[in-house]
Amino acid sequence: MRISKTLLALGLGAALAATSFAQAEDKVVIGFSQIGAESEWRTANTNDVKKAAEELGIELKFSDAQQKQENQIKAIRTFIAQKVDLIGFVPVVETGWDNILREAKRAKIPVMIMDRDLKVSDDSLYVAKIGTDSYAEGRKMFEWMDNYVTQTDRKARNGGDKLNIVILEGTVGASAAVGRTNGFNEALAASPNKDRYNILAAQTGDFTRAKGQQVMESFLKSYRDDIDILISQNDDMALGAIQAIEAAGLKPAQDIIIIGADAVKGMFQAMIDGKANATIECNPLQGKIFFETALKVLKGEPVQKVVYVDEGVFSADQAAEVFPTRKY
Ligand code: GZL
Repeated sequence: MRISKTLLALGLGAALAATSFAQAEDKVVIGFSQIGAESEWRTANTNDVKKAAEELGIELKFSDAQQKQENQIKAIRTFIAQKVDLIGFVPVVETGWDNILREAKRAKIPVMIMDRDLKVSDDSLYVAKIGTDSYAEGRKMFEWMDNYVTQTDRKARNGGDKLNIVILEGTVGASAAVGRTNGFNEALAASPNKDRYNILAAQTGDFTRAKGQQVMESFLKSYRDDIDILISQNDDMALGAIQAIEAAGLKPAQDIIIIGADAVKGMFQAMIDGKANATIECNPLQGKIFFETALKVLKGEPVQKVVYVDEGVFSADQAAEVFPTRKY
């Protein structure tokens, strides 16, 4: 039977389209909205997300929100319009997500959360969260500090009966900051040693090195020889604060105890250099478990609603030995 050239062309066209559709069909497409690039930790998190997606053969549409929630909302709306298979994002702040997540739900696109936490009126607006337990990290910051003060029989530099603490907080409204603040404060309030301490000042350094240095400079201007301990809610702000402490003629980790969070390489180096005392790990390497969970979601397999990645605590006396094993 003779097939007309037109029919043949149509048939080939359809076959090609089907093939390309089939290829597209094979590749899972995930839209991912990342907060930005505010810290060493975030950069490690982004690199891990991209590496894991590539290793799992996922087509990743990646968006950097430059710390702005409105940019994340715009990116999620774009992913919906592009009809991606799944949407993932790190919520820069805890609240303000209900509407956009309802739009995703109406479009029947599952949403997963990475790293930070969010507050929504209906937990069915996201299918799973892979993250870090900021509240536990805050408690560990207090516990390490209190143990160290006990072991070294630390006295207030100004001769007073309380050790004065200043706190560099993370981004206002971010679950990582809220969790670490609540964890630290609740551990302090419940401690039999609570009367040893006084929180002299707490201010956001927005998780950045530059802001951490700037806020520490202002703390030193106001309280120089009254400050005994710096609690920094991430290592980047602690590294900035160390510069401010040295510029003020004080010895970081000696005159002022310095405890950070994240356990990034820069903080290990500071501990090796004798300029920081400890850091509470917050593991950014969440990509593999995140995308493996996403693939299960897309296959309709059951997944855990919340999974926390493993996190440790590192002090200066083990920094040199551990440093070579650090991946970020
Ligand atoms: C914590 C993460 C925080 C890090 C900061 O889970 O969201 O954001 O502690 C980063 O370094 O900026």
